[in-house]
Amino acid sequence: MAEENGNYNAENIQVLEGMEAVRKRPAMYIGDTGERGYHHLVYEVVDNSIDEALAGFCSVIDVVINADGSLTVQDNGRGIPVDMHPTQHKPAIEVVLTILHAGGKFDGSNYKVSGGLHGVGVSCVNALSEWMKVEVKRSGKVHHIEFSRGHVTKPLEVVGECGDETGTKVTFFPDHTIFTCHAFKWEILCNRLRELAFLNKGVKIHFRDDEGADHHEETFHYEGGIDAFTEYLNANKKPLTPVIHFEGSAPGTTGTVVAEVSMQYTDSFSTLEQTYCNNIHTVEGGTHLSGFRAALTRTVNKYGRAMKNGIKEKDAVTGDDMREGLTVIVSVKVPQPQFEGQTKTKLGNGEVQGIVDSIVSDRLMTFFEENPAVGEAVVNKIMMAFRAREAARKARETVRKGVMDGLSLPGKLRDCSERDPSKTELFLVEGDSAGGSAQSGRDRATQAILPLRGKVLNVEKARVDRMLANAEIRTLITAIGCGFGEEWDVSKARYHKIVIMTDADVDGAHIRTLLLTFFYRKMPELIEKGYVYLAQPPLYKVERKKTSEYVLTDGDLTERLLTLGLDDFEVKEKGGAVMPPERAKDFMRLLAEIEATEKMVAERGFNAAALLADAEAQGSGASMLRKEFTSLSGYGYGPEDWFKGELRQLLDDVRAHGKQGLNVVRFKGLGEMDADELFDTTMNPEKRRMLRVTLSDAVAADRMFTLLMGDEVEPRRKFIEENALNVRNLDF
Ligand code: 28G
Repeated sequence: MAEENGNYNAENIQVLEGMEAVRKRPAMYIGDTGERGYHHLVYEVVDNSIDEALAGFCSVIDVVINADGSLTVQDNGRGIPVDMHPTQHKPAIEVVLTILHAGGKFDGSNYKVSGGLHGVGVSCVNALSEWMKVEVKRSGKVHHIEFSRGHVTKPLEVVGECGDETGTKVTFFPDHTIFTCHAFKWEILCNRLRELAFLNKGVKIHFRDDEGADHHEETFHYEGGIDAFTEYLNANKKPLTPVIHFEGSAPGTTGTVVAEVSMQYTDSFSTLEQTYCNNIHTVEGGTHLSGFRAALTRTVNKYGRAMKNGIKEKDAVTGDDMREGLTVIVSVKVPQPQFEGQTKTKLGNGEVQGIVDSIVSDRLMTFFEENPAVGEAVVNKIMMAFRAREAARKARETVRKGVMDGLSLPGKLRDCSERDPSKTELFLVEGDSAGGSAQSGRDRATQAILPLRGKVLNVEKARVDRMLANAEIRTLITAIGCGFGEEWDVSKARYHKIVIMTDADVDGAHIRTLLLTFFYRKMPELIEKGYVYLAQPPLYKVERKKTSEYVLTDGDLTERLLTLGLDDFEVKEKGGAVMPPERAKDFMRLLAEIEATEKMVAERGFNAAALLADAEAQGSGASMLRKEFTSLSGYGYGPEDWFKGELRQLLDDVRAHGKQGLNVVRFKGLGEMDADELFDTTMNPEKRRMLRVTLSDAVAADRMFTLLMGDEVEPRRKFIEENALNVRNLDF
């Protein structure tokens, strides 16, 4: 008895200390306590379900953001065991949820393949949750247990029967005294859950948001696995080959290593390599990536050199040439992964390189031999890349000479006097007249101006050599000072703020997108470092009697005019009753949103009424467009009232009423502002508002650029229809 008590205390102390350790240094366990860490909690829980799926016992995972901000994950696996743990003197489920690293390290044979970046297990999530409730269906009974900040608050009990159903359901509410982020974001979770569904083929992940107003809902389920992932990434690119798939396994030093590769060439000029180890995105690459690259280079070289009219003896084709236009997913499962690198996302296990290399090289060669037409298409693409690179090298010489002698900074650049790049800013200004205003208004010490004339080249569609032949692009490269391509060196940046300042019209938006695409594709490090910004010039000046004010966006102006306009103005429901003021304002806001969406859609060459009809026919509930129009019914109106003009007229009337006594001046372009105005509103570091461009999700951004810039009309139309609101806000 005494000994049992002693053990019991020792075990309790183990729990106590473990949970306290996590709460004291949460960042050590989950990376950080911001947005990443907050979402990481979800990944840890979902990973348990994924493990259960990989073990062959779970096929469906449900994830719900609940109305109260908590989150539920439910799976149809075997259910966490609830019987007494042989040594811990408490139910196994309690052990799993309160003892650190109890996630799956019970026996060596069943290693945990899945696991978040930190692989810390669900007990950490428990420790960092204000509360956690777990329900297990197992052996015909529903079991329930509750915790608060890692400690049991309601011991395990049977709460019902469940026949032969089995599974685990975990609901938790993160401890808001620990996290600085306080809400789950649909987009972030969506991206990760989609990725998990691609990486674990056949698993059905259902995701719903009951918290936000939009009530999104999506199911991710891909029988094609990573091949479906490749197709997803290449949507809207023109494929040059089918999706090619390899998989195999081999013994490694710590157990069996399983590798899967999916690849496809497209006519794009960029490369997309996404690698994973145990479902973790290895952003920094590692041995699986080097194994793949080595195999590709060797095999394509061998095949291309043997081919008639293929790679010539003197051609120094590089690995980069071989990867132009390639999209590849490499996914490996390694028993004891070693993660290295700055962000611990680089796979270090040495033996993985050889394993991936041999799986790819054998089968890729066989594939080319069995599909010579595909082999030829690949070699042709590679030779085009090679020739373009040679041409680009020559073109670059000229550019580099310009950078080297320092004196030949582009003539159009109005440089600043300060030489410390952390203090300087480069404004890329559309058009000469705006350039003139910017030049005379600027702070000469720290602000440089580069006026850009005409359209910047669309780098999505142009080869490197053509790009470098373009005067605007060359000027840009020289002014920024980091060089280009192989000579790129971000530490040579001459400014740490590069500000895109374009007109607030369609042309301006186009130039901005082209510049962003250029930076994103060709100088991504500038964006990673946070050097790229978008200026936010005002759209309007509102004058009233003797005062004047700048207004930044259409939305801001509408809001202002509606407030003024609804003062002594009656808006009626469709039935005729007068709306109370707050309701009238909400209604007007909705109409203004519909107007903005319609305009955005039209600017991209589509018709809102037609898109809406399509969305209704397909029943696509996620459509923004559809949602906005459906909301009209809350006021007794329908889409036809908008399209026939009645509601549009109403909106115009209210705005016109609001405009009485005001003088609203719209700045059609930056050039319409004088130097002082431009400086005051847009350039003055004390007063201006600027948006920093981030790479919050490189995959999403890449897809977005391809979609919006690509040639394929149908996917673009679908994307715009589905993402009307996002696109409108992003203003691409
Ligand atoms: C819904 C949210 C997260 C889980 C299971 C299933 C088992 C399990 C989980 O075992 C470790 C291994 C065997 C005792 C395993 C059930 C074997 C037999 C499981 C989850 C300790 C824990 N029956 N499903 N853990 N066992 N789902 N989803 O957490 O020896 S965790």
